[in-house]
Parts: sequence; structure tokens; C-alpha cells
Amino acid sequence: MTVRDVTDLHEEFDGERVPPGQRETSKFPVLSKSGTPDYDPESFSLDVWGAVDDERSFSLDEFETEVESETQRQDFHCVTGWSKLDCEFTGVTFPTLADLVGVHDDAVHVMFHALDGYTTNLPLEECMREEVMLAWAFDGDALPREHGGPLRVVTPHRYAYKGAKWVDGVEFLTEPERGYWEKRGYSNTANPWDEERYA
Ligand SMILES: Nc1nc2c(c(=O)[nH]1)N[C@H]1C(S)=C(S)[C@@H](COP(=O)(O)O)O[C@H]1N2
Ligand SMILES: [Mo]
Repeated sequence: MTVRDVTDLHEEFDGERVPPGQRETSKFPVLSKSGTPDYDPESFSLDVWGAVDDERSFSLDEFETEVESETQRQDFHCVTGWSKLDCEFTGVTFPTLADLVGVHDDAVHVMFHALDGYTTNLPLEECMREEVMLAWAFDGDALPREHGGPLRVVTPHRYAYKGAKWVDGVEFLTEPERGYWEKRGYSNTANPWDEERYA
């Protein structure tokens, strides 16, 4: 299996591999606003809607087997100060998903929706990067439930709160909107190399 290594991403941000104010950890702490939500694997779907040509609803099986996927080695930066290096995530890249649904020219922003009611937002151009993935596996195994299984978003170029665990909706917007933490004092932009932690 080929692994795409994107751990050199920090160079684009003129920063060190471990961003300022972060400490490297080998653990993988869990941060969730309200615990791990239940879901039914039979009825779970990833829905894509808004400013797109083809609104789609993917079953897990469809998403994992019928859409082009890949494995990447990435770093993970939590706004609370820990960074976990060399995480291997397997999933579909955001540009691949965008391609499937046909994003409208007037789409500028994206809202991710999750099973626990969590939401998080990013400008479309921050999503249209190969390293933004909707991932179902971590280090070769099914993504642990507490880390967002069956499906989560990873955003190694941004603090990890920009990556919705238990993601079940991707909404393309023609105006920016704010998600759960972005409305509650976390930085809207979340660049780890500029320490954009809290607003
Ligand atoms: N659905 C959902 N996604 C979420 C969260 C959450 O509470 N619910 N917490 C976010 C925050 S604040 C962080 S730091 C990361 C933590 O991911 P981890 O628990 O796998 O370390 O998930 C993000 N995604
Ligand atoms: Mo967080």
C-alpha cells in the first residue's frame, strides 16, 4: 500500500514540524464536547448538500468501496497544546468528494455536520486541499469510535477542532457561517503556525 506523506506541510506555513506552543505526544487523547454518539451502521449516511450540482447521500459501504481513497501520513495538532505526529489516515480526500458532487461557482464556504450535533466551518479553499480527508481508518485499523468512527474529517493544516468526528453531513455554502466552537470563542481561522487558538 502506498502512503502519501504530507508531514512536510509545515514548510508551506514557514514553520517547524511541531507548531509554536505545541508539545509532541505519543498518546492520542480524546476531546469531545459531549461523549461518543451512537449510530446505526445500517442506516448511517454521509449527506452532501447545498451549492452543488448533485446532492448525494452515501452509505458507509458505498463511500468506502466505490469512491477513490488513499492513505496519508499526517500530523495532528490539538488547540489545547498537543501534537501527534505520523498518524496514518485512510479515506477520501475533500477534492475527490467535491469532484463527485460538482461544486457551484458561487460556493465559498463549507459547514461540516456531525452525529453529536457538532458543526465546524472552513472556507472552501481551505477544504480543497489533498490533506483534508474524510477518514474511516487510523493506522490501518477501523477508526476508533471515540476518535470519530465510523467517519471523521482531518485537517492537518489547521487545529484539529476543524475536523468533525462522526461526520454525517457536508454542506456547501455561498456565505461564510460559524460552527460550534467558532461561535464560542475558538479562532475561526485556526492556523497552528500562527497560534490562532482563541478569538
Ligand atoms: N463531532 C465532533 N467532532 C469533533 C469534536 C466534537 O466534540 N464533536 N471535538 C473537536 C475537537 S475540539 C478536537 S481537539 C478534535 C479531537 O479529536 P480526537 O478526540 O480524535 O483527539 O476533534 C474535533 N472534532
Ligand atoms: Mo479541541
